[in-house]
This record gives sequence, C-alpha cells and structure tokens, in this order.
Amino acid sequence: MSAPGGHPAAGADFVVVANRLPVDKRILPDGTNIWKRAPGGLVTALTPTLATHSGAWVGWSGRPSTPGEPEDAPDIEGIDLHPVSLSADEVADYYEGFSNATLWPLYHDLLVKPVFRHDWWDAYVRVNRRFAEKTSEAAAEGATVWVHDYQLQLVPAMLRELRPDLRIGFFLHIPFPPPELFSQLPWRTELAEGLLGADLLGFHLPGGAENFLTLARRVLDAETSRGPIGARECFGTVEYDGRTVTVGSFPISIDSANVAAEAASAQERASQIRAELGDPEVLLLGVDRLDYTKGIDIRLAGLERLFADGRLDPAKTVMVQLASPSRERVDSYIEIRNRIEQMVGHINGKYGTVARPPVRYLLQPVPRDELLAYFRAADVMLVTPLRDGMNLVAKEYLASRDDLGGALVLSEFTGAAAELSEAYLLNPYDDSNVDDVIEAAATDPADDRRARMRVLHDQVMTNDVELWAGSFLRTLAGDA
Ligand code: GDG
Repeated sequence: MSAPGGHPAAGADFVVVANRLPVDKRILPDGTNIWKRAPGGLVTALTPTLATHSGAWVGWSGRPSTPGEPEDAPDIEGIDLHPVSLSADEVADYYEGFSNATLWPLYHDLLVKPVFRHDWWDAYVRVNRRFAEKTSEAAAEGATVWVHDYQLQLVPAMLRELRPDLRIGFFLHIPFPPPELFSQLPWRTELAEGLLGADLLGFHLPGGAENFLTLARRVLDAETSRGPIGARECFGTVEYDGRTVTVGSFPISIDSANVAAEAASAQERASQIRAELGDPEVLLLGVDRLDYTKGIDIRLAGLERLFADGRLDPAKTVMVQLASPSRERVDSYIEIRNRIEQMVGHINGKYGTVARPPVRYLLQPVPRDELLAYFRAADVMLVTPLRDGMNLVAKEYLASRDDLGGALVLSEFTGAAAELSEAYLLNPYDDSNVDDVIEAAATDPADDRRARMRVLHDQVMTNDVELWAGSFLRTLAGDA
C-alpha cells in the first residue's frame, strides 16, 4: 500500500543504513541459512541505540549472493533487517576495490597507494544506488535515516532524490582527509555532492569537519560558515543547491556500562589467562582487525628494540596480539599479514625459548567475553595506529578497568587521543618515542599508572555511545 506521493504507507521511522547488517549469513551443508550476530566497530556502537528505537537496518549480509538466491532475513531484537544483495563481482569491485583499495588508503594518509579504477567506481555508484532504493522502500513518510561510512557516500544525494520527505544524516567512521589528498580522487566532485544530500554530516573530530568545509568551498565553490551551533563546538554549514547542510564533530564511544559489567565478571578468566601465560611480570596486549593502519608492526618493532636494548626482559614479558582477519583478498592486507607473521617469528626465534615464546599471536576472531578477560588481564594495552578515525578498542580497554589496573599506550594519530590525554601517548613514526612510552607504561610506579587510569576510566564511563548517538540525532532533528 502506498501513501500519497508513492511512499510506503508502512515502514520504519528510524532507518540505519550501513555496508554490513549487524548479522552474518552462513549456509549450512544441508542448505539451511543461519544468521549470527557480527562483530565490528559500527555494530558494537549502534546496537544499544537501535534497541531503544523501533527501527530498520539496511545492509549487506557479508557474503556474495548467487543469481536468483532468495533474500531472507530475520528480525533481531526488534530490528527489521533489509538485506542488500551483492554479486561476487560487486564484492570485488565495490567492497574490496573502491571501498578498501581506493577510499580506505586515501582517507588514511595514503599509508598505501590508492588504486583508481573506473570499473570500481562504476560498481560503487551502482551499489550505492541499490542501497538508496532499498532504504527508500524501508522508510516511512518523514522518517529519519542515518547513513554510515565511506562505502556509502553517494547514498545521501541518491536517497534525497528518491525521497525528499526524509531527514537524512550521514556519519563517517574513518578520518576525512585534507582537501589536498581528497582531490587526488578522479570522482571528487561526485563524492562531495553525494555527501551533501544529507541534512547533517558528522565526523569524529573537528579536524574532519574542517577538512570537509574547506573541500566544499574549494571543489564545489559552495558558501560555508563556521562557528558553534547549539551547545557544540566546531560546527559549520554548507549552502549548496538551495539547501543548508550542517557539518559537525561527534566522537563515537562504546556501551561503557555494559563493557564494564561484563569485564568485571570475567576477572576469574583473566587470572587464568595470566597463569596460562606463565604469570609474566608484564603482559602487553594488542587487539585489532588485521589492518596496515593499526600499527601492529610498529609495536612489534618497539618490543624487539626494547628486548635488544635490555630495557624489557623477554623472560618476564609476554605480548599477546589478537588479530581478527579482515579484507583478506586485498593485496595490501596480504602484505601486512606476511610482514607481521615474519616479525612475530623473528622475535620468538631470537628472544624466546621453546617453552616460552614472548609473543603469542592469534589470527582469528575471539569471543567477546574472552576479549574482555584479556583486557582485564593486561598490564599494558598497546593501541599504536598510524591513523585511525577513533579506535574503540582503546575505549573498551578503559571501560574494562574499573579495578583501575593496567595502562593504555595510545597513538596520537587516533581520534581517541583527542579525548584521552591521560593515556601514554606516543608518535608511532618516532621509534625512540615508541620505545620510551611503552617502557614507561610497563614500568612506571603503580600509583602513577592508577592515577592516570582513574581519569581515563571515568572519561569513558561518562562519554558513552548513547551520548554520541543522542547528540547526533538531536542535531539531525534540529533540537541541539
Ligand atoms: C572503524 C574505524 C572507529 C576486534 N577484534 C575482535 C573484536 N573486535 C572489535 C573490538 C571493537 C571493534 O571490533 C573494532 O573497532 P575499532 O574502532 O577499534 O576499529 P575499526 O574496525 O577499524 O572501526 C575506527 C570505528 O569504525 C567506529 O567508528 O573507531 O576508527 O576504523 O569493538 O572490540 N571483537 C570480538 N572478537 C575479536 O577478535 N568479539
């Protein structure tokens, strides 16, 4: 049934649009489908918000569809799921190609060279249109739609064209680069115009919002203004195509109270983990998607230098690196994986014994309760990205430590560093700084470490994901 204007009479009042559904589809050997909740930054961040709204989620199931395959999806926890199908070629061109071999490196300081291919761009346009059409079918008249992340930057304008009645917000989970870098993109005008279909564009940091405002002026010749709007700093507006688009910064966070409670109940497992590792004097921990932006190689190189210089004792130190496999068919991910595995082998070969290798490395996702037990067990959490939009792992670690134990080593090049100034901050590009900061976090007096952790734990407990989502949605509704 359609309402006047051809819009669906029924439909959700609040629709989240993201590359991935918050579930993974698996096909069992007997042909039946099962759906499992998927891990990941965005899912972790939005589940609590959606649970308190009645809403829909438009996204991809995480596996390629075969021609003619029926689209099915369950409702989970009251969220109506709308799967978008991608063929194997579209996964290669839109997801692995344009999203992860073009945009991802372009938006992360060109840590690897972005690949610019017209056939990938064409697939990106086609898939973005499919997301926009699916969203248009799912949204009720006048609904609020929240589009997420770099894979879907054309959706706001495409959706506005289909459904001018909707209130459209867009949030970018990764850094927005300076215009000098963004302008390398052959499709820079189309992408900027795609984003400007939104009513509100959100970035983690003021710097990302500033970069976008400068870009809109330079590339689209749009009129922009800067200055606080409502209670928040670093907001601006872009006048474009007869509309006003608000631009602002909204640092994402985590479901802090839940993480803290779950971590506290993992204390027994945490003690067991330390015992299994031979009760080291210092337990260092890294938890990341295996990605070249995360600086896993930086911390391994630092550890090796600290062993070589006798500043940490390999017989009394263990580093656990939990890496979840990611984008495994993209060349630069194959390269960083090989590099990390070679470094782990080298450190263990040189500084370990058969019974006691100093680095324990897993390339597999770890269940959430086990992850929280590791957080609770670790003396030093190593978060050393070369560039990262925010980094939720750092915040999860801090929320886990209501015992005020542990220490956080945090790269200045993460969004999280802007809020977490009491962390052991380091510059991952400066080897001697990396070594000094890791050593300090491992060896500073317990009272100093505790004092820092008290401030950091409170910071994360106060600024949680509900605050983030609430502030974005209030601004989108015009009530900020
Ligand atoms: C993007 C931006 C931004 C990781 N391994 C396992 C596991 N995880 C969970 C972590 C955390 C999430 O995945 C990773 O989030 P991050 O924020 O650290 O990183 P990205 O995936 O790169 O996320 C980032 C984020 O979006 C949100 O805006 O902060 O800057 O790049 O929640 O705990 N979870 C489980 N097992 C694992 O092995 N269960």
